[in-house]
Parts: sequence; C-alpha cells; structure tokens
Amino acid sequence: MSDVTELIHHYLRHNKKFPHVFCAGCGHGIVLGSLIRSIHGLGLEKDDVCIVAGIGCSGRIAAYVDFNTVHTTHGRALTFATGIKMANPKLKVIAIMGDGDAFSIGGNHLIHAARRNIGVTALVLNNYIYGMTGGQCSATTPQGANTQTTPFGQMEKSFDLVDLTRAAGANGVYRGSVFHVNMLDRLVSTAIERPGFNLVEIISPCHTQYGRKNKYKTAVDMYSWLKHTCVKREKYEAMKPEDRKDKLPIGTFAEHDTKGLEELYADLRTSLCPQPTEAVEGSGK
Ligand SMILES: Cc1ncc(C[n+]2csc(CCOP(=O)(O)OP(=O)(O)O)c2C)c(N)n1
Ligand code: SF4
Repeated sequence: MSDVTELIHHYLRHNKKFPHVFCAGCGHGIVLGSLIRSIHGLGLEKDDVCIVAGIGCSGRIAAYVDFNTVHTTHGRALTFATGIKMANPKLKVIAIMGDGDAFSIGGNHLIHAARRNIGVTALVLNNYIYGMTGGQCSATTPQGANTQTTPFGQMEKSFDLVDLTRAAGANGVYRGSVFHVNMLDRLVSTAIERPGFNLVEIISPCHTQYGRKNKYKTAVDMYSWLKHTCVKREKYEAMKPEDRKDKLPIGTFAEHDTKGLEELYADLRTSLCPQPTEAVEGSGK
C-alpha cells in the first residue's frame, strides 16, 4: 500500500462518506489533504483532534475525516470550538470555515475568538464567494468582481483577513494558497501546534461559482492566477509599491507566544484552589 493510500485509509471515512461533493478542481480537496498530512506529521492520535466546521462546501471536510468531528450551523463553528476547547483543553480543536462562514455571518465570533486568543486553529478557505449556495458575494469578494448578487460588480470594499485577524489580537496569522502546497502544509502544521488562536487564510479557488463569472473559466485558469499572484511575504515587502499591485503576499504575518484563554483559565483555577480538597471519608462530602 502506498503512503498516500495508507493515509486515506487511516484518516478518511472513505467507505462511508464518499463520493465527495467537491467539483473537480475545487481547492477544498487540497486543503483536506494538507490537513491530514499536517496532523499525521505532528504525530497526533485521531482522538487528540476535534474538527469543527460550519456550513458550506468547505464545511463538508468535517464529514470526510475520521477524527472527533462536529458539523455545526453556518457561521457558528468558532462558538462550538470555543466551548469544546474550554471543556477539554487537551484537545487540538481545529475550526474549518469558508469566507462566508468565518467572516460574513460569523465575523463577530471570529474577531472575539481572536481577541480572546482561545486555543483554536482556524482554517479559513477563502474562495471570495458563497460557493455552496450558488455564488452570492461575501465579505471577501474583491471590489469590482461579478457574482450572482453583484451582476454589475461588487461595489463594497472587502475585508483583508490577515489584517483583521492580526488587529483583533490572534497569536498566529498566516496566509497560504492551495497552489503552494508544501508551504501550506508547513503553515497548517505550525498553526495547529502553536498556543492561542492561530488562523490560516487559505486561498482556495472556486471556478464554478467565482471563476466563470470573472474571466477564469476553468480550474486551471484559477490555479494559473494563483501561481502568478501569490508571492512570499518577504519578497512582497522588498518590492516597489507599484510592483505590489495585483500581488498577494503569503506566509507568516504574526506569531506571538501569549498563553491561550484556556491556559489562563487553568492558571486562575490553580491560584484560587492550589490543592484540590480531598473528600473526608464518612463526612458525606
Ligand atoms: C443561518 C444560515 N444562513 C444561511 C445559510 C445558507 N448557506 C449555506 S452555506 C452558505 C454559504 C457558504 O459560503 P462559504 O462559507 O464561503 O463556504 P463555501 O461554500 O464557499 O466553501 C449559506 C449562505 C445557512 N445554512 N444557515
Ligand atoms: S461550488 Fe465552488 S467551493 Fe463548492 S465544491 Fe464547487 S468549486 Fe468548490
């Protein structure tokens, strides 16, 4: 059995939940592979991990992997993830969300999860659109882009997920792309390993709903765009401002070692009650 087949058999609910729903060429399948390789590479046991997802094509990933999994409601993955982490801090809790899920309907939960620095890894699969429901615009749809709900071009400005999450106080902020898979594996592994709230924005193209309305008719067109648009952060910062136009930096944007909320909470409990009181035999207590 090849290494890849072994991983598939070990980590996927391959005999229950497949065939998958992703369109051929969708970036979300590449993220699924990266997630599995990262968890495997970190040597985590399946029961050490809890995957929490919202609703969307991206959210289907939770159904396919054989960890503890919770497929929650649209926009609320981080609320469930926060509760799970506070109840069982030993779990590696990973929330998987689309841009609509995380930054449109779920935007409020996202900024507060970052502010609280709760020990959750957030993987945001940004395809600039609501993929599952037919291609409505989201909070990350670029200005001028055509969508089902902006047939004359998006007029609103879009969020920069890296800037927003960094400003909200997350410990770790990263951006990767599904075209740059080795780097993506490294970023996802780092975000899982580190303390506090760590977010990876993953540019994961949807040619079906976004690309075909915006001059990228095929998946290949979208991957070619990723190849030419994404540049490593260090290289991007060394570029002249006029050369940065239409480029997207990828890599590490923030990395702090602050304790996560669940660790601060455990410290507080210890300080309030240094030695657990033992029940006195026969006292009924
Ligand atoms: C409360 C609620 N509102 C709206 C919906 C409908 N809905 C399901 S998925 C989705 C958008 C998904 O887009 P995104 O999160 O970007 O993920 P993608 O499908 O692009 O991966 C919407 C609006 C819902 N299920 N629940
Ligand atoms: S609609 Fe878009 S996001 Fe959904 S599976 Fe197809 S390509 Fe992927």
